Amino acid sequence: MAKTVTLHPKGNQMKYKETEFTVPAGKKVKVVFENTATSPSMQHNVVVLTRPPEQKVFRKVGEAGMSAGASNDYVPQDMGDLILAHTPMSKPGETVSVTFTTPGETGDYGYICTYPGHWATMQGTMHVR
Ligand SMILES: [Cu+2]
Repeated sequence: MAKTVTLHPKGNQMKYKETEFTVPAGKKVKVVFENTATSPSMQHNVVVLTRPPEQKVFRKVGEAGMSAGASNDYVPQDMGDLILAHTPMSKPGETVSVTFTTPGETGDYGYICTYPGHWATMQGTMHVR
């Protein structure tokens, strides 16, 4: 593993505490999400996208996540080209993670939480350097 990154929610807000992190290009990394929220409605995941952080892409994936429903962890099943990796959905108090290979191309890649209603504010940027 080239790097392990640990993310958290910002209290009980629909926001990440860490809105950016940096990883090396073309390496295996692990993203851990510790759901330290206490409000039962604050379920979260981390969905890393193959695109730069742009509102229109966040919206597309976020809305498709809502349509995908709870049985799919609110992760779109037909957007493989937009989704690089994602953690399972976490309830408050749970820790989830995902291991993946970072893009070979340096640049900025967006990530969001796809729990319904969260994508618009729960956003971040993965810097690949
Ligand atoms: Cu969330």
